[in-house]
Amino acid sequence: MRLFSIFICGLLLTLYNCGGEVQIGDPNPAPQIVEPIALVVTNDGGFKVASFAWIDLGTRQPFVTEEVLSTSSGDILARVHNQTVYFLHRCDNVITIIDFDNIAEPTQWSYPKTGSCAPDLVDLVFTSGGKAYASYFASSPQESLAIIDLETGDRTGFIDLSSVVDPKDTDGRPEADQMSVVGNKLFLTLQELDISDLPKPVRPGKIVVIDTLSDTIETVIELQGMNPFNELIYDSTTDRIYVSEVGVWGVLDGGIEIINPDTLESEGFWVTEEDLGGDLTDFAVVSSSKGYALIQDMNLNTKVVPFSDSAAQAPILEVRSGEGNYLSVIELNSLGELYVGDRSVRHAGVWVINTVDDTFLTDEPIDVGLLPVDIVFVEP
Ligand SMILES: [Ca+2]
Ligand SMILES: [Ca+2]
Repeated sequence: MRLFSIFICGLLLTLYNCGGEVQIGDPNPAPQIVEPIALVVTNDGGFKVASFAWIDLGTRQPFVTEEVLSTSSGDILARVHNQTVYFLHRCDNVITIIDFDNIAEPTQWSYPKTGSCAPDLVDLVFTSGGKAYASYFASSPQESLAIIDLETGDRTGFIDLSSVVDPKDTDGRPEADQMSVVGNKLFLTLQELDISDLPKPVRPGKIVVIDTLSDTIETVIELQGMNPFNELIYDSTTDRIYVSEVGVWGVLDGGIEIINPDTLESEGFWVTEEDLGGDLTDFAVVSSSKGYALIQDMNLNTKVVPFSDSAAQAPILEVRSGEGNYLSVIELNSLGELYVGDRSVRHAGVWVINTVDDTFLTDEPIDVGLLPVDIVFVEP
C-alpha cells in the first residue's frame, strides 16, 4: 500500500506541475486526460526498476513521473481499455490499473506466480461487457488462459487448452502468448516451444479461436511460420489479423502472416524475415500494402524497416549493437505517426515518425526518464 501512496502523490504532483486540473490536497481529485497521449512504460537497463511517462500527442511534450511501478521486476507492459491503463507485471503476475479519470484510486490485482521469475502474464484483452482474458506464457495448458472479471479482477475461470497442445510439446506448457478480440471471437497464439534447452519451436505456431459467448474452443488456425512473437494486431480497415513470427532467433525463417478472421484461415505471409533482413521483433500496420517492421539483423543491430507489400525499403532508424542497446518497440497511432522506443546509450527516448513520407517529427528522441520498453496510445 505504501507504494501506492507514494505513487499517487508523485503522479498528482506531475499533473499539477504540467498544468493539469488537479489541486494537491483536493479530497476528490478527478484529473482528466483531455488530450490524446502516448503512455510509455520505462525501465532501467537491468529490467529491475519500472516507471512510466506520457507524451502529449499534440505538443509532443513529455511528462515524466519519478515514481515507480516496481523496484524488483521491471519487465512490465501496458494495455489500454476505455481510457484505463493496465500495467502487466510479466514476472510477478500482477496488474496495476491506472484510470486517468479516477487517478485517486489505482488498483492492483495479484495472481499466483509460477516458481521462477520468467515472463508468465503476457497479455490482457477485453470484450464489451466487462470481461477480459489474460494469457500466461509459463503456465500449464489448464491455466494458460484465464477469464477475468474487470470489475473485481477475479479470475472467474480458465479455458482448458489441453486438447489443442501438440503431443511433441512435452514440457507441460504450450507457451500461450498474444491475443486479439474480433467480434465474438478471441484469437490466442500458442508458440509451442521446447524449453528444455535453448527455447526452440517444436512445430509451426497456431492460433486458438475461442467463442467469447460460450468460452469454448471453436477451432485452431495452423500458422505457416513458427514461434508467433509479439503483438497479434487486428486492423479494422483491412479486416485482417496480422501475426509476426520470429521462428528461430538468428535464422531468417519468420515473417508477418495474415489471418482472415471470417474464414479463420491463414492467407500466407505478407512479408518475410528474408525480405526484411532480420528477426522480427515488432511491427505496425499502416494499410493493406504498407507497414513497418522492427528487426534485429544477424549482427544484432536493430532497425526500423518500412515495407510495401513484401518489398522492404532501406531502414529509417538503426541502433548498432555496439552502441550498447537497442530499439525496443514501434507503435502506430490514429494520426499516422509511428512512435519508436530507443534504448541506445546515445539516443535514449522516443522518436516520432510521419508515416506518410517517413520524415522524423522530432529532432531528438523525446526524453521519457528511464528507457522505453512499451508504448500504448490513449486517444479519447
Ligand atoms: Ca512448450
Ligand atoms: Ca527468425
